[in-house]
Amino acid sequence: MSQTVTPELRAWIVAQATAGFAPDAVLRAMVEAGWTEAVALDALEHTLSEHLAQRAPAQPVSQPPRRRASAPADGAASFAPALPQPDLRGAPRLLDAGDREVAVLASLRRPQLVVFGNLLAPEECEALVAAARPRMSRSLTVETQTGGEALNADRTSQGMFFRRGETELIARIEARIARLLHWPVSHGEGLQVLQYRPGAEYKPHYDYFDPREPGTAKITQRGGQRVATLVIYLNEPVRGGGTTFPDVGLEVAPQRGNAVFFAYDRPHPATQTLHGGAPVLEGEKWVATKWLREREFT
Ligand code: PD2
Ligand code: ZN
Repeated sequence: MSQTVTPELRAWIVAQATAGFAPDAVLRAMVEAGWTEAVALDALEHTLSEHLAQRAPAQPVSQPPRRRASAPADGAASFAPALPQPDLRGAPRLLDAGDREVAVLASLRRPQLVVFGNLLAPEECEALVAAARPRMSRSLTVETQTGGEALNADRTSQGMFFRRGETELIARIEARIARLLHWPVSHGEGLQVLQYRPGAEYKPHYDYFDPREPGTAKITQRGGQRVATLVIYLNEPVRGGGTTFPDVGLEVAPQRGNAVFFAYDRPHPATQTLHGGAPVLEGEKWVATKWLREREFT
């Protein structure tokens, strides 16, 4: 079913906001009335930002709790997005990441996602695997119930974390990512390396911390929420091991040196950033994941 945002719906949204209803309550009402959440969210955002632009600044209207996802329209030097993202204005095929040109292989608006080519050189991938290999142990996931870490049956990979800036190689890669995504090195978690053996997988999940879980307040004291993920492929399994996005039926093939980036402007399924690591069917899979936080991560 196609859903059209009519002038009547826009007027209703503005009336709700003016009456002081929180955007989340308006969104809930729309979903209960049969609107697809993503369509409702888009309608809400566009209607309210249009409406705000027409109002005097002294008259506040509540806005959806989202970060500004698009960049200002002026020159490249002033590109300072409110979320990590590459500068895709002008549809470039290659992006300047400081010490390397990175290819834009594919992009999607929702989820906000970009597939990069040539982010790491083959030698950098090999060096990362070699440095990580002796330090691998069964992957833990952050436990939002308690704020601690625990073994998770949905994640059968092995993993380790590098400290930020731990070696020259790590610092170089972090600086490149910061330049590519216009997000400071200080706002990133340490690079995590994962190894999947045949049969290993990472079942679909969100990378943000669920605000409804009791441990989330503690976890987000350091750097706030996660706002984006970059999964870098360090090798190529023979079969299987793609990164899947079930909400949109997308699977990104693991190709050494390439990466998939996705951002989430709020910790909510409407971002459509549900994703997983499909089971490795033959061979091994190695990836490095960089999670970006909204503030400095200390
Ligand atoms: O290895 C992957 O493809 C993958 C899939 C889902 C990695 C992550 N999530 C992650 O590191 O968060
Ligand atoms: Zn993930």
